[in-house]
Parts: sequence; structure tokens; C-alpha cells
Amino acid sequence: MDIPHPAPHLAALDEEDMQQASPAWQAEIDGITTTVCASIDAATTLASLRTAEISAVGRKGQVTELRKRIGSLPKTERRAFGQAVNAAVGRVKTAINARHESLKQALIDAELGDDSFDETMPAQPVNGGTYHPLTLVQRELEDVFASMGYHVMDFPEVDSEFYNFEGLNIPGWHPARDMQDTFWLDDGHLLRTHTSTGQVRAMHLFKPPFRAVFPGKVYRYEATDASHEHTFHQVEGLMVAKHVSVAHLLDSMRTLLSAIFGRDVQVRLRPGYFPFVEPGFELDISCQVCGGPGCAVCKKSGWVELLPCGLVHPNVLRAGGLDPDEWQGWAFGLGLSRLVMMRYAISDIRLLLGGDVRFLEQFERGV
Ligand code: FA5
Repeated sequence: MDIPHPAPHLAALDEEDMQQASPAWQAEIDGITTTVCASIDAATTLASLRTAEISAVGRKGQVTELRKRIGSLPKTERRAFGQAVNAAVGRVKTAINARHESLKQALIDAELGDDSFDETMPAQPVNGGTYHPLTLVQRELEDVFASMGYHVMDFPEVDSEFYNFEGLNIPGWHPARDMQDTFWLDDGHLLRTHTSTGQVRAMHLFKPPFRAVFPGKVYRYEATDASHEHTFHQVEGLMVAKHVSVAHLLDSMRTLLSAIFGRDVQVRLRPGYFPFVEPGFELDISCQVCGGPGCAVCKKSGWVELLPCGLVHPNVLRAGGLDPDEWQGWAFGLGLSRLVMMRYAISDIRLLLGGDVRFLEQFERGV
């Protein structure tokens, strides 16, 4: 329907008359509005209501299109025309909301009217979700260590260069920094590259002797493959006492592994270098994914690096405010993500944080 320009029967009227008389376009706007409201009221499903809504006030809807006419009207009429179109849009939206409510209520009534529907029955979770395997194993470890008198601590993922490097005997010039490249924040903080940040933090927090574990997420700026992620989980263990030895350390790690696997797994211990322990060791586990012959996870070696450890370096004790002549310590840094892979024979670490529900729902239910 065309809107005359200018409305011929108003052409002879002065402005005051125009405000009082009902212009021709008003009748047209009313007509269009009544028609679209009728089609909205006639919608019998939410889908057909949506169709009616789009054809009324969608981008190219009948009521929306009216706005384009405003430029062809005399200046004196534009304001009133705009207000009339806005009012029409308001009417249409009210009609849509009312119809939406009544269609929704009809659906509920239909459901309630069905004898097989018992509204007093307790709700059954459709999908209560599952625990993440990292959560399952982390909780088991926390229970084991808590039962042996360890504090379980949660330290920040965003930390200072001091706790991540310097306090751990890794000054700026140290080549060991290259092994743990990370993500830096503008203010000089960083995403921690290991849970060892908690070592000096724990020394500042607890009066020795003490023992603590601190699980958490760590970050490294590195390429990913079947056994390397840029974001992964570790659990740090730390004991500070008057006399500690490698024997204490190895016994704790044996306890840890047998609690998780519930059976003996083959491990090997070899010297390892970390600036914050002396002596340092690498504890590897026989690959539980391939069982030994070699795969992408163990890089065809049959062994997976899992649990580096050692006796705490005197400089780290000093950074923690402790006198190395009085106190000794041991520490380990368990690769929790890798432990989870070994426990469940997961063939690619990237599955852990990939968010694929098909992977996640294979683990213990959360409800
Ligand atoms: C460390 O992070 C030391 N802070 C561990 C430590 C603690 C040593 C206390 C001595 C005393 P490393 O970079 O090797 O070390 O990592 C420890 C473990 O984390 C590895 O054995 C491995 O199991 C796991 N890991 C290391 N890098 C990755 C990665 N990119 N993706 C997944 N797991 C990793």
C-alpha cells in the first residue's frame, strides 16, 4: 500500500489543523498494525509466531519498512509519523508477548493434562555430569597426603618472578629459564611454570617443621604433542624438618604411586638437574599406555618422565627465611596430567583440557 506524498487531502491545512486531523498515513499504519496483530494472534505454534514476528518487525518487516517513508513526508509531519510508527511497533510487540505467553502456557497445560506426567515425582537429572579425571586423581592424592599429616595448599597461578624463578635459585641469567618459557603479564607478573612457586611461599607461611602438598595448574609457552601441553597440572610436595633424607623422599613417592595405581608399577630413578634441589632426581614410570614397546606418549622409549624430585637447595631455604644449617628439606614436582594419563591409559594429553564431552563422560559420575 502506497503512502501518498504529501498526503493530498492535508495539503491545504495549516499546521494546527494537521495536528488535530488524523493524517492519511495514520489510517494506513493502523491498518498494517491490525493486520499483523491478527496474524500474530492466529499463530498456533511458537515457530509460526516467530515467522509472524519477523514479517512484522523483522529487518524487512511490514511495520519496520514504514520507517523508510519518513523522508518523503513534509518536515512538519515527520515527528508525528515517527511517533505513530513507534506506537505501532509497541502494539505489535505487546501482541507478540501476549501470544508467546499463551502458547507457552498451552504447552504446559498439555503436558500437565497428560496422565502419565506426575508433577510430584522428584526430578531425575538428565545429565548430572562427570568428574574430570584430573579432579578424581587430585582428590585421591590429597586424601593420601592429608592422611599423612600434609597441609593441602592452593597457591596463585599468577605469581611473581621471585617465587617462580629467583627464590628457586634461578636468577635472570640462568640457562634453566629457557626450559620453562612462560606467559608474562604487563605488570611483570607471570603465569607460573610449575607448582614449585609454592616452595618459598610455604616456607614463608608455615613454621618448620612442616609438610605440604600444593596441586594446581601451570603454564608453559611451548609446542604441544601427545605428552606436552601448554597448560597442565602438577602436584608439588615439600617437607622441611631438622633431618630429612633421600630415603624419606623415595618412601613418600612410593606411597603416592601405590595409592594411585593400587599395584606395583615399574619406575626408574636417575640423576636430574634442577637449580632448586641438590641432589636432584628424575623418576620415570614405565609407559602405561603402550605397556613398554613404545608409543607417541613415551616417545618410543617405554618410559614417561613423571616425578622429578630432590633435596631442597640451601639457597631456596634461605629465600624462605630458613637457616640451611638448621633446616633441611625435600621436594617433588609430580606431573599430575601425565599421572592421569598413565592411570587411565590416555593416549594424548590434549584430550584432558580439550573439552570433548565424549571423552569426559567416560569418567565417574558427579551425582
Ligand atoms: C618441574 O616443573 C620442577 N618444578 C619439578 C621439581 C619439583 C623438581 C621439586 C625438583 C623438585 P619439569 O619441568 O620436569 O620440572 O616438570 C615436572 C613434571 O611435569 C614432568 O616430569 C612432567 O611429568 C610434567 N610436565 C612437564 N612439562 C610438561 C608439559 N608441557 N605437559 C605436560 N606435563 C609436563
